[in-house]
Amino acid sequence: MRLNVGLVGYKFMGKAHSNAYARLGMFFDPGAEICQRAICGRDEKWVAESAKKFGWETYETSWERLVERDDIDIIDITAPSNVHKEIAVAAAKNGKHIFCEKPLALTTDDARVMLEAAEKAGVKHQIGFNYRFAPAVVLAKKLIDEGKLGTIRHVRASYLQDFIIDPDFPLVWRLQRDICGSGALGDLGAHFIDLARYLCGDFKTVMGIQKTFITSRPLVQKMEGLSAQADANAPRGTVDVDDGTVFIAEFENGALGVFEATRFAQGHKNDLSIEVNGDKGSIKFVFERMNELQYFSADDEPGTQGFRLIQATEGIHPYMTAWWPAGHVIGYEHTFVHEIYEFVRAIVNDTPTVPSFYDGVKCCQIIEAVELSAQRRAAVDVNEI
Ligand code: SOE
Repeated sequence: MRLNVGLVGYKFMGKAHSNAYARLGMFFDPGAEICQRAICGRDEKWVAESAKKFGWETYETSWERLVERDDIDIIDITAPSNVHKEIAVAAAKNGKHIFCEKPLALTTDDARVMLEAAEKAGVKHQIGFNYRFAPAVVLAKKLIDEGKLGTIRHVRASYLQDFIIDPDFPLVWRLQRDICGSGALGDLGAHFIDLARYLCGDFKTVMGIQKTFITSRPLVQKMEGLSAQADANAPRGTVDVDDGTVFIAEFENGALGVFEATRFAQGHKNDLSIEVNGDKGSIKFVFERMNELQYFSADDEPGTQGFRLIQATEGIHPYMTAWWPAGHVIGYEHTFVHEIYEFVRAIVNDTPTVPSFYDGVKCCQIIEAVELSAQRRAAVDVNEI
């Protein structure tokens, strides 16, 4: 079987996904030959250059043309959230399988439209919650599913970055609500909300506080990855998303959660961490040390109990037979290879995709509930959204 991919977007995520498609067949056997058929972006010079550099056979400057091409089986969307819905719905109508970056859409309603369109068309759909695919996180999930943590009581997670602390850092699209939907909460919090759902189940109620520390910023001149430049005298525009969000939550299973997302934590570059405490044990994962999982078992012998540090790099751990010998650590980009591997396998074997657009909808629902609770200054039931 051969699957032809059409990728929308050639920036940060576009590069991460291109790398994943390029590496997939070299390290894994997903049961299909993957062809990087076309990459799409508005700027012809950039998209042509990216096609050459990232290994795509052809390019398009219009996603409308891309989704109609007969030689494309998969549409992968890495453009900002404001265009996800339109592209995904059109892709579904054209019978393409869809992979889409997070957060799924600007609103939960839009995310639901995307889910419905994909289900109606009978195509596979997956969302890019890549941190689920760190081997140490899959191991944490396995330990929890096996009951090693017992009854889950607490979840605490944070995602801390520092790249917009300078008040003159430009007004990039990640700070404009009509393009990104939500700030630190949607961009960073989306990841730990998904990890918490993956590890501990559904959220019941949430209560949050949100803050925009810098309310106006110079208009952007140039942007590359997460860095951007602005002219010192450039006109300023309004920041209409949260710079930081904190919230507490109760899960359907009765566990309690504490969460924090910010881009104002000096010194923290990509500091995602999650800890789960049960009555029989605990796990702790810190992304910047992504090959390790900390695990405490109350079943260990008294006297030598303590958090053990598991190196999740041996072949016994998920995905690791495909890479290198034990101790030869893997990194950020590998999580994308793993998620694309699972997506392709689901297409080949006609099995459900995980995480799907359904998980994308659930995440949007929690984001919106936190925002509503911050406005109301009261707890909100997630099912109200
Ligand atoms: C920027 O904050 C960003 O690139 C997010 O958009 C990604 O989802 C996250 O994984 C890393 O940080």
